[in-house]
Amino acid sequence: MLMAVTADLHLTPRREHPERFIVLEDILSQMRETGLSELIIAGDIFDQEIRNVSDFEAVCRDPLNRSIRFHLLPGNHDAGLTQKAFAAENVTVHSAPEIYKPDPASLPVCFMPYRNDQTMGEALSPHAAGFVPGAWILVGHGDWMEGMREPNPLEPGVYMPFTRVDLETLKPVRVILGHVHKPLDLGCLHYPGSPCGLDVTETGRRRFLVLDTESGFVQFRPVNAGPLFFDESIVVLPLEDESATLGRILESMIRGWGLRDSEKERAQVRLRASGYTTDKRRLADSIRNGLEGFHLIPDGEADLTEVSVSEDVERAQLAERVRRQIENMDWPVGPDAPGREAAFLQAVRTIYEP
Ligand SMILES: [Mn+2]
Repeated sequence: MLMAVTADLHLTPRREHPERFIVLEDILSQMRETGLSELIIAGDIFDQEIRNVSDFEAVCRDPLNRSIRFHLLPGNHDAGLTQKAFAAENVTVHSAPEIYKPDPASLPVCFMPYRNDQTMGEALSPHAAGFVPGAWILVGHGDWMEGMREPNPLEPGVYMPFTRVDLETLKPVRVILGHVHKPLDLGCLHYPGSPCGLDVTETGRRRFLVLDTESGFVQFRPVNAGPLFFDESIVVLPLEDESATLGRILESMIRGWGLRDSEKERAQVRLRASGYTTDKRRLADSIRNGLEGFHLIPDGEADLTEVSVSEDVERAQLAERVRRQIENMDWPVGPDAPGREAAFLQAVRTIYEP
């Protein structure tokens, strides 16, 4: 059986965030096109505990989606979610741990709802004897506790952690977790990520997963609707060929996004410039030209508050030499090491200080 998996939709009333519903409907439409009939939402279906889920339920009851079964797991944002909130017959809320076998050939899938008073290991231990190593699948909502110093910057603290020890003791063949909104794949563990970026910090292309419950394999499918956020900063310098240099920087930035033509109109770009320019008006125009066809947020313009005016070409040339040098250096990597951009910006400040 192939099951679609997503998480962290953070639905609100539809009028507040229609794009999140449009993304859900895109996933459902892709499911119908490819003959998938079960959707798991691994927590944070709703942005907060709500008593009225009718906008979501309307999607489930849509005649188009009647043949799709929705499996909802509570997450930390909707931990109180229960079956009682839903009249629709194709919605199942897994508010207690449950082993699900969609068909006889399938591996057991353990649905583990979020609890704020337990680690994933504690919640799994009563069921551990029933798990055959390498032959069961875990779906839950929480933090993976290895290799991530700060699992979710928007929500400091630790949420129902699943650890390396849990993984090595219980040996699920596949783990799919909600909670972290950035799509992540770490060996057999996957965060599908939020299918609709909630704000500009949730950047890039979004996706959902398709889980083969017989083998535990997963495929990734792109979400084809909703905003694609990009959060960029650039350093500008008052070089003689300022506009041309800026044009090249913007071009390579756009290339880095790897967007198909059809995705371009979904892009929402926040661009913050810092540094020095000879003419701020011209800089704003050059940015608009370089990003033609893209929607700049928040106000249709780049943020130029960190740009000062200077016509000092000598300093600009010096800064340009430093930029090239930094680009060619072996750069230390590590969580605390500043990036090349940050180092360059610091150098620019030093060069331009009166
Ligand atoms: Mn979430």
